[in-house]
Amino acid sequence: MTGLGPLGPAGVRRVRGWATRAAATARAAHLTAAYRAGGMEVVRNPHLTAEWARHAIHSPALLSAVRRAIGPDIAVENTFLVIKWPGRRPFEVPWHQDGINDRIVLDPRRSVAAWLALTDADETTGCLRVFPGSQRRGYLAYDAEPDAGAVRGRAFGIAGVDPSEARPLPSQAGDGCLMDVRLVHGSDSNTGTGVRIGLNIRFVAPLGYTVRDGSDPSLYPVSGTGWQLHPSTRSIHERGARP
Ligand SMILES: O=C(O)CCC(=O)C(=O)O
Repeated sequence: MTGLGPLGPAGVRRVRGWATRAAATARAAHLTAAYRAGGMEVVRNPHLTAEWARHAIHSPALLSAVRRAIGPDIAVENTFLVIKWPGRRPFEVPWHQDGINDRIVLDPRRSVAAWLALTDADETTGCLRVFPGSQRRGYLAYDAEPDAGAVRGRAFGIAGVDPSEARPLPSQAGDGCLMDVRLVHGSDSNTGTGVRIGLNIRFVAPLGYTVRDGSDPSLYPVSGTGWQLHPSTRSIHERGARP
């Protein structure tokens, strides 16, 4: 799956104001208080359990950017909350592409990944690092996840990328970006003094995903009508995920 993709030559586009800076910062403070003692680093699919995350995936600024990229019918396939604590063990997210792993492969014309900053993120605290234009190389071979306890559902260990071509993507709380699902990206450990929190979201349009291992894609519709009729969405409603 090669080609330019819905986000143009760079394969990444800024999203401004998915939340106000004050609202994002307040949410980050709550999350910090809730997770600091346990040192939680990754929360899987918070949109299925937490009202704030469900609110985030419905953000008008975010959804209008996603609609421009992949059309009006949009479901969330997966979310990850990533918390990088200062002064703790290293937590680097290795180079990867969001659209492929052992479970699923996403069609880059019908899917897009988002990363939303709940705190400010800069090079010191471990902001995203992206390879602009890397989506044009299509899906790349990847190794198995090196650490099953780390960010699961990612195809880690992409070889043959030159780290000097990576560009930092600092972000303010309340902003973020959209990424082509083939864009190679990762992030360094937090060597700063403040916590760094980001929410990663995979959005798909109808026919945008292929399940590789027979598992339930657990799609959560957020926009349009196309997904309401799709049988695969029924399971999520019937399971009745609640905050
Ligand atoms: O939050 C981060 O540092 C990286 C997250 C990421 O790349 C992902 O979840 O795909």
